[in-house]
Amino acid sequence: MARSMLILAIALAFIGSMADAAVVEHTFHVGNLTVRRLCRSKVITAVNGRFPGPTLDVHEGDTLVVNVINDSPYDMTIHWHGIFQILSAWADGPNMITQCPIRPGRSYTYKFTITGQEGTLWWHAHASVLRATVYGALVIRPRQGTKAYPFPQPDEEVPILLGEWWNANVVDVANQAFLTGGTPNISDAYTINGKTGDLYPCSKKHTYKLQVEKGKTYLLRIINAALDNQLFFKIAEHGFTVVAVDAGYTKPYKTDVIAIAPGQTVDALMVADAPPAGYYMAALPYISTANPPPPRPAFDNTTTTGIVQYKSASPSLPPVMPAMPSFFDNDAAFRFYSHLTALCRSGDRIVPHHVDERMLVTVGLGLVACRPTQLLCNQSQGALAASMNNVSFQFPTTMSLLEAHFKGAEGIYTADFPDRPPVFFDFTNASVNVVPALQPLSFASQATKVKKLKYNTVVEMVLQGTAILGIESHPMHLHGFDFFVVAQGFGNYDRAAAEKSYNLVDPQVRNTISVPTGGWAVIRFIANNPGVWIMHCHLDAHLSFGLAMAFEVENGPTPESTLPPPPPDFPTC
Ligand SMILES: *[C@@H]1O[C@H](CO)[C@@H](O)[C@H](O)[C@H]1NC(C)=O
Ligand SMILES: *[C@@H]1O[C@H](CO)[C@@H](O)[C@H](O)[C@H]1NC(C)=O
Ligand SMILES: *[C@@H]1O[C@H](CO)[C@@H](O)[C@H](O)[C@H]1NC(C)=O
Ligand SMILES: *[C@@H]1O[C@H](CO)[C@@H](O)[C@H](O)[C@H]1NC(C)=O
Ligand SMILES: *[C@@H]1O[C@H](CO)[C@@H](O)[C@H](O)[C@H]1NC(C)=O
Ligand SMILES: *[C@@H]1O[C@H](CO)[C@@H](O)[C@H](O)[C@H]1NC(C)=O
Ligand SMILES: [Cu+2]
Repeated sequence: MARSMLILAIALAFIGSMADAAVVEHTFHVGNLTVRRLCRSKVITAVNGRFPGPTLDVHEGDTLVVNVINDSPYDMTIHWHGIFQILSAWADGPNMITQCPIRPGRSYTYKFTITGQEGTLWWHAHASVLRATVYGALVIRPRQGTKAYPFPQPDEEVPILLGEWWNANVVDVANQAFLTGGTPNISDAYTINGKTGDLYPCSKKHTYKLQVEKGKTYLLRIINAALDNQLFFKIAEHGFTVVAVDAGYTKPYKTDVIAIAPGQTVDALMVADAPPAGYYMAALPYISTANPPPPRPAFDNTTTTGIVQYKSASPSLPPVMPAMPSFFDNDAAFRFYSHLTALCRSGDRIVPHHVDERMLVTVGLGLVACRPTQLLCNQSQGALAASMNNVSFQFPTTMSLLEAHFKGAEGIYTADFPDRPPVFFDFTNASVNVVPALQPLSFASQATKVKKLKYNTVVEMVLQGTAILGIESHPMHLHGFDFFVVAQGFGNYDRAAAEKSYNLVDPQVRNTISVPTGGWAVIRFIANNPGVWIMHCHLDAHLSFGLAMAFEVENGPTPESTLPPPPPDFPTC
């Protein structure tokens, strides 16, 4: 009797898990949209005539099918930021890494199953700089009927997408930067859910408003979709309890300021426990280049706001503004970024204690010789660039890396990305890095190099910032995997000293790490997903400078660890 009950229970659980996994289908029409911001009208590229684009709402275990129809004038791809893409690398999206672009007038259906992750992720264009306006939230709820959140159920859930706005056409801005070999023009505004907020001209109508009721709890799903800026986010008179980052649950962490780098997400509970009134939520940039040689590079120093309005309060009074951190508050940023720890539940993946492959990789700016197509570039000075271990990443032009990997095509990339920098020097010493010509890594090579990994390899990667052409924090994003952040620190990485600080118990799990400014971070991941996965700085300007590399993960021994062939509508070049 007991035994047949058990068998019945197992059978029901199995049927239950089958029935709960849904197929969620969407169509994305990408095309022109005219919007008014900052006193003028402008044509942007957007999905389904909305800016930001639609929020995708799924449960863990679901299969997402998104048919992307490109009616825009630009080559397009969509990346599902933070999704593992287990055995579905063809759907990852980075242009020329896992696919050729969807040409104007063409379409491609992205299809993938979401397993083993819950929380807030997002989707965005991964071609040119189009993600400036082509982005939206991707919310993954616990599998239907099985689990609830590991924190008190909020009364409401609210996506907060932080963005960056240019009055000019963003593709023109990027093209001009490329031609001159310089930095792109800075943005004109930041946005909350696509709206600039009423501290900007003509923006009363373009201010995001969140109506709240006294005593209720709100889960803010905060996403930094800005192109080139880390941000500080606050709400006047309200605190946050962070419960997840990058779709990984954290131990509850109380703070009144959130630091968030492009590519990252933060799930934070906010209780409406202030005296009923109107309060600003606000975001401004965190500028990690605190002490470069003067003059400091120009940056967009504006502030975007939204309004948290209590339903019982009169909306006529001006909202209360939070006291914001200074743009240069490295301490506030590091405190937030380094104090998070994972909520370890049974069944969660735990940090590997042994390592198969160790890498130490410099990440930083530099120069390369002007390319022939950079018509306005100063030959005697060179073009601004960025590199990892002295390699400035070049995107292939004729075939994507994944297709070349799958077909064994020669001549698209080489599998010799170095495990260490060619020289060791005082990487983060600003005083020795002022004169680029004197620096060993200032003139980088340009190449398409990948690091080849056997299936299931445990990788430890030290990301070492450099001071070449200025100290800056780079938000490094890995596709295809989450990683454990086992340690972070300042100055030059010293293994013997650093290992004493390794957190091998409950390190935070991320897909994007803001490498401490003038410092280093140590990450570990398990290469359990065959394919080609780009790792890159999520500051768009730095990605275009070449701050990237890729991992080529081989198939495992079984059909369940072998990448299937591409889908029939896979775009070719
Ligand atoms: C979309 O906008 C661009 C300018 O931004 C314009 O060149 C193009 O013709 C427009 N396409 C359509 C289909 O309206
Ligand atoms: C970039 O800024 C410069 C200086 O303000 C301006 O002359 C130029 O037109 C801008 N470029 C674009 C593409 O808007
Ligand atoms: C922002 O920069 C402009 C131009 O450099 C400057 O005039 C202004 O005072 C700055 N504003 C803030 C808030 O720092
Ligand atoms: C090119 O760069 C050199 C070296 O930095 C500088 O002296 C020169 O003025 C620059 N030329 C132009 C046209 O900007
Ligand atoms: C940075 O380099 C300078 C010049 O070599 C040296 O005097 C200084 O001590 C270094 N700073 C640190 C913090 O090591
Ligand atoms: C970095 O690469 C450049 C270009 O290939 C080369 O000239 C330079 O020597 C390299 N730096 C080091 C330290 O090897
Ligand atoms: Cu960067």
